[in-house]
Amino acid sequence: MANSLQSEYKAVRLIAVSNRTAIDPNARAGGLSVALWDTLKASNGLWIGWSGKIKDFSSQKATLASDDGVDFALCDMSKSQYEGFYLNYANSVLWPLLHNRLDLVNFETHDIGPYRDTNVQFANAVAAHANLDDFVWVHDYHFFLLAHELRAQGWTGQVGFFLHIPFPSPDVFRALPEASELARAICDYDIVGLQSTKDVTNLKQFLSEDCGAQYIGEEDVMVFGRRVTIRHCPIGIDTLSFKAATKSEPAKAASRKLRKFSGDRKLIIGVDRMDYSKGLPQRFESVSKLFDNYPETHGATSFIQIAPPSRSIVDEYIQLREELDGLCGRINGDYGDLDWMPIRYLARPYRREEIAGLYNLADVCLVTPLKDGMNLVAKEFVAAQNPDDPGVLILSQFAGAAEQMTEALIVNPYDTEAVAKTIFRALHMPLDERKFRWAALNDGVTQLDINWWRERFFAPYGANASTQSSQEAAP
Ligand code: ADQ
Repeated sequence: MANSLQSEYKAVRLIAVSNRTAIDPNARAGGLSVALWDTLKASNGLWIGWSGKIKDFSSQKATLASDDGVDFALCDMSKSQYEGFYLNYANSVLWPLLHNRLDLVNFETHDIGPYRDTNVQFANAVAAHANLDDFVWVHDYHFFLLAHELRAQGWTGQVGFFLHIPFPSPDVFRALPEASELARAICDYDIVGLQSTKDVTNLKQFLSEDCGAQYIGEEDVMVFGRRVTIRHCPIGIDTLSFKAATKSEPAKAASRKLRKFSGDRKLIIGVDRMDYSKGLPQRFESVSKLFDNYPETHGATSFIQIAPPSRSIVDEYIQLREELDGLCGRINGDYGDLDWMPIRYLARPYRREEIAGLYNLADVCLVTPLKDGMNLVAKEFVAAQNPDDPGVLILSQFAGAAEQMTEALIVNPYDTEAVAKTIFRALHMPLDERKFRWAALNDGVTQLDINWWRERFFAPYGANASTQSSQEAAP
């Protein structure tokens, strides 16, 4: 039985669930917030998430609010819940594990208890505010268990899940003591969207090897007696509005300010949340090697890195901040001159329009994560370019975006010598080649935008699990 949601989803109310919502200005730098705001606004949706408040004890009752056409139901957390769910299990266990960083997983002190409890709390908020004919759309690794908890309460409505970060190979996922519990819970969603074909392959492989899933057609699996659609849904940006942002007053003002600093020098830009998955120390080393290996860049090229701190009380993030401070100081000390600062590093957020203006001015953009679900910066940079004189995108082979953006200069971010060489090549790329590469990238970013992503997630999928008979069960 085909699901009818795809033809009606604009008429169906969407209930989004994510840890942070964009009602909190501090959460607006995240790609998830940027992507969801427009989607919800278009469908008169309700956004359920954490209020950002830490209380003495967590109340089960969500607070209602509304902002710019979007309604919110916001849950508070207790201090122990914030530590156990957010800092520990979500960000010190799942985040590194799913980014292939087993060396950073907090195995010793890990405890899934607060994660389970928080998934129950958010499932209760969904049950309190959603109707069975709404579509509940759960986002990201904080809520693998949410559909399972809803089903446990007898919820028969449709629940979808989109994972914004990578799903690792089965070997890596199995390293998590609760891998089976999480995988079982994932199967209580009706549809699971993933960023890259590699993520899809990894999840399907895990479900077939460890959960006995059987495949029906290209996207659907029968597992634990349910039919689940596992779909490749690479996220896009709101390309038209981003292009418009490039022409806004704040964009022009930001770009004028930066031009004052850079003069007529070539400009390389990086824009990232300060996170170890983004490969920032390796990127700084690559820029250092650029100055080391190509003395003609001295005084002629500057690198600006914008990196607002995130999760700044987790140890790995404190160390990263210190490492970047040190690297930046060293490079400026080694190569800088009275009238030239090789690296400008700004650890603070900027408005979306300002970022658009900075991309527009830059000649080269460095997007070099060690692992990334997608990476929206790569797409924003392309959208912000001037067609007559476009800049060059350098993109890590480990970003989900590399599967789509093959006309970028693709690099291995660990190979800092090769990245330095690629930056030099990008700085000297002839206009014809720049235009050719950019036109192809721009086509992709324009066609496969945020609306395309949403349509793709909601395109027809397998039978509504809640109406299935148990005879369809897989072994
Ligand atoms: P992130 O890793 O947070 O999210 P990413 O794709 O890198 O997201 O995008 C970051 C967003 O924040 C961009 O829109 C960028 O413009 C904005 N931003 C970054 N620095 C900023 C600053 N200083 N000031 C203002 N804005 C800033 C996760 C996954 C990604 C995935 C997204 C979306 O980790 O792989 O692409 O979700 O699915």
